Amino acid sequence: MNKKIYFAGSIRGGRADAELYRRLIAYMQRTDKVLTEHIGRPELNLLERGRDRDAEIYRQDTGWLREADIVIAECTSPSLGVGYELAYAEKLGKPCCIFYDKTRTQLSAMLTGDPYFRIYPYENEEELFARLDGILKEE
Ligand code: 6IA
Repeated sequence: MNKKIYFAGSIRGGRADAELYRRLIAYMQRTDKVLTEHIGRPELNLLERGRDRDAEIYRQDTGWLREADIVIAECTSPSLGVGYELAYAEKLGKPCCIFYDKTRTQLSAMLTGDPYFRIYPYENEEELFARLDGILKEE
């Protein structure tokens, strides 16, 4: 209860699953604190650019990763940023749970091949939310 969760999902990698991220975040917020709630915002401005802005995002996100109790990543839409965050979180020793829809994607061997990660392929949202529920209760 009341864990700090770093939720990771694709942004520049593609926003096809943004609505799913929004629902996952709302679900986790019933019991816990999600540090990265902007990931689910449909209006996130993808055109916003600039090195200074990106440096600020990097500083903020790596700070939140250090602060987090657990990282939950939805990896169906592949994202370089999410892959980077997972490697960064592993170095920090944070528990990392990775979800992906196995009917829609094949996860990178760099994730499935790393025994550190807890990987949860799912076939439908019912399965996804039930598994997430179990993780939130046990952590
Ligand atoms: O490579 P991607 O953009 O798909 O990487 C997504 C991941 O990087 C997410 O899990 C975020 O934690 C992080 N990330 C990427 N962009 C942002 C962002 N604004 N704000 C916060 N975290 C981010 C991007 C808006 C915009 C300037 C495109």
